[in-house]
Amino acid sequence: GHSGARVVSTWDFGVPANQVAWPVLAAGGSALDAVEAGARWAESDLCNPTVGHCGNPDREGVLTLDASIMDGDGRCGSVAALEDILHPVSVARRVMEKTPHVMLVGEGAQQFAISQGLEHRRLLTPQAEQAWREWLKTSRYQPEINAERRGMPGNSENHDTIGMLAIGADGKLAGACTTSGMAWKMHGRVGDSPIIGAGLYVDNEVGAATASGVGEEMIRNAASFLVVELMRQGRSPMEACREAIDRVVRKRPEASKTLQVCFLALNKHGEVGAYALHQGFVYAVCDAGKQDDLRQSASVY
Ligand code: SD4
Repeated sequence: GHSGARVVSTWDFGVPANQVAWPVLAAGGSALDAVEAGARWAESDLCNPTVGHCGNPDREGVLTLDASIMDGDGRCGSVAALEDILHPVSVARRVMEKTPHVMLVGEGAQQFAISQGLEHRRLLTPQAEQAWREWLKTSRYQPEINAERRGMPGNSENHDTIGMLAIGADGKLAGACTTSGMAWKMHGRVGDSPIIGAGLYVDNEVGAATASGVGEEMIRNAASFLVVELMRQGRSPMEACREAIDRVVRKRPEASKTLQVCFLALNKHGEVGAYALHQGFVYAVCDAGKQDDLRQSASVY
């Protein structure tokens, strides 16, 4: 049976993403297959199934994608600054399974994806290109907290990052994280999402964590690794996420007033916790009992 299996994801689009991942778990599939399936849904259908990927580009007008995948045995793979490949999370999985490496970037990552037969096409949408042209008029890089949720879709803090964590019926964990990063970032900028330990970390002995928000803060604090290590020391998922937020704030108290940082954690018992620096972070939980549970995280300020 699938009792004990559960999948959790960041933001409100975590609900439909979980619904793609859940049947994999319910059929007794692995947490790894489940998170890859859910993340792939987010990569292709996030805004509009007929438009394809709709992430905003960097300040040069180039859409670059970051993704990672990890299982609880420490196997992991990631890609960064990848262009025009529809499913970065699947490239990350191939890096994990088919290469001696953990991370591929840029052109090399794209060449590898193509050699693996993964879908290669121009991804930048006319809408995203238009938003970029609008942005060029001011050219200000100033991420606003939860911009999308406050009706500021052209802003830098675009929430197209999905972090997804799952535990299978066998008690094994996996996670995936995929994003186009911060809109209007510098060309070549890499966020936390493809950095193992920053945007994602998984350990079967303890649990799993993922992050969303301004990735520089996650990298600075090795934040997803920190959340998992805090759970290892006995914190609940929520306590661990809260303490990681504290760490971010203590390191940069001024900057923390204006940037959003969000953590989501799942321990090996299937307990879920989340915490955000500012209001507005929501996450989705799906298991045999509840297929579409959207929850609001507590916040520090
Ligand atoms: C990044 N953490 O590239 C990502 C952005 C994000 O919701 O989470 N947006 O820094």
